[in-house]
Amino acid sequence: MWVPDLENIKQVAKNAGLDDIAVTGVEPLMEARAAIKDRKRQGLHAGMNFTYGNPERATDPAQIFEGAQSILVAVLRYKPPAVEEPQTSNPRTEVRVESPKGIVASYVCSDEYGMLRRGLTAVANYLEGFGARAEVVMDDNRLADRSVAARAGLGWLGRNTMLLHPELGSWTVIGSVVTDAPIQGRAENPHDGCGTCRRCSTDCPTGAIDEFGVLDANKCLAWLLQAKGIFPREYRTALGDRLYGCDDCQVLCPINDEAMDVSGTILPRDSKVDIVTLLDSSDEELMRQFGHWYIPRRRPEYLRRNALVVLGNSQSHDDREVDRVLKSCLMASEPLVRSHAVWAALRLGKKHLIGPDVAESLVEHDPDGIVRAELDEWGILLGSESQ
Ligand code: B12
Ligand code: SF4
Ligand code: SF4
Repeated sequence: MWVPDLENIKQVAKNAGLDDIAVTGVEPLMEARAAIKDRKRQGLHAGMNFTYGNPERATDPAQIFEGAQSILVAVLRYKPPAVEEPQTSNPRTEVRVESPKGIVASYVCSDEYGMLRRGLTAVANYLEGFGARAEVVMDDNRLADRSVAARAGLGWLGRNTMLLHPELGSWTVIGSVVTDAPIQGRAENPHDGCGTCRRCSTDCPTGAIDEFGVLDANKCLAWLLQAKGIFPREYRTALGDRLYGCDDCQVLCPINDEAMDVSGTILPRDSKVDIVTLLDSSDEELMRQFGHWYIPRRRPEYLRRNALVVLGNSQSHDDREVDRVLKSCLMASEPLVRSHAVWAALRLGKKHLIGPDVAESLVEHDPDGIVRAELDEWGILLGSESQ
């Protein structure tokens, strides 16, 4: 078989907009397998599937197709958030956010994964043009992306668990082309550049990253915004104004301060969502606008749940529009929305929105008792109880 030259592949990748590409073999990723199993055994995966669903498969790239020999791993850089904007409400400092806007993590502000897929497809087409088999695999349960990227020499795995590229930092998405072409040219693995730094571990708003760089997804805001059920009460204040994703452990990472816009092609980000508009939107409108996000069970009530926590953390005490949407959410058919509307209203000091009669109707059709539980937390009595 014709053996492609890595330098030519790098040129194809560059022309296709990818920021860096390197090659590794298809041997199992044994350290990653041990790490995934260990996190799962300790319950740190918080019930997630992804690579946790089948750790053996996710760490055995040879299973992607029979005859696979090499993996070309690529990174694409995206634009980080504007750091001058305060975007967190940290329970340790009790800073509250200013306006009812929700912040969206940078990696979803433009079509990063679409651009990555297009770049990887160009590389795959190039290989196929010479008779090789090539399959694009990105953000897929079949491959632990960060580990395979680290093995290819694209960076080291930081304490925040991100792939830290020595020049690009961690504001990257990762994807691969698995091929049966025996491509040579393995890179040196960059050394662990975290050194004595501990910032991501000490400054994560919920303490989700431990001393040794192990992430507890039960505490990670990025996961809690995507998880089913109620948003855990103990992390609602810490959520601040984050509506989707969390960028804190990258924003505060000093490696990213030094990272440069090597490509010069990064796109502007539009990261703020108006919370009142979101809560006013129909199911169809919400799915049209945000349907590309990971939304539990594809149910728009989860977008409203998250928006209501953001609203509760805002300083919109005197805003009539806020009262209007809160009243409407208190009457929503979904108990999930009603219970978070109770939290938001009471956190904003709007107890008048939940008189005894309203409280009585709130708990109608509350099969799991989540609205009742929320009212109990605030010591709100139902009409019949206050007689
Ligand atoms: C599940 C998942 C999540 C979960 C859990 C994240 C986590 N840290 O485990 C949640 C929802 C919380 C999440 C959040 C985010 N994610 Co995510 N996520 C994934 C997914 C689907 C699987 C990750 C995984 O396998 N986790 C399992 C644990 C055990 O892995 P780990 O902690 O990273 O540990 C690995 C290494 O440390 C290594 N390892 C562990 N111990 C040791 C020891 C040694 C010696 C060695 C060498 C290796 C090693 O093995 C482990 C397994 O790969 C990948 C896509 C994919 N298919 O890989 C994207 C992915 C990791 N996410 C990504 C992104 C962008 C994010 C967010 C930044 C999004 C956001 N802004 O909200 C945050 C970052 C939060 C954080 N600090 O991780 C990118 C990361 C890009 C990068 N440059 O690193 C990925 C790769 C998606 C992609 N294809 O681009 N994510
Ligand atoms: S994404 Fe946010 S909550 Fe999750 S570990 Fe990083 S800083 Fe902590
Ligand atoms: S904040 Fe510090 S410890 Fe955490 S990943 Fe960045 S350099 Fe490493």
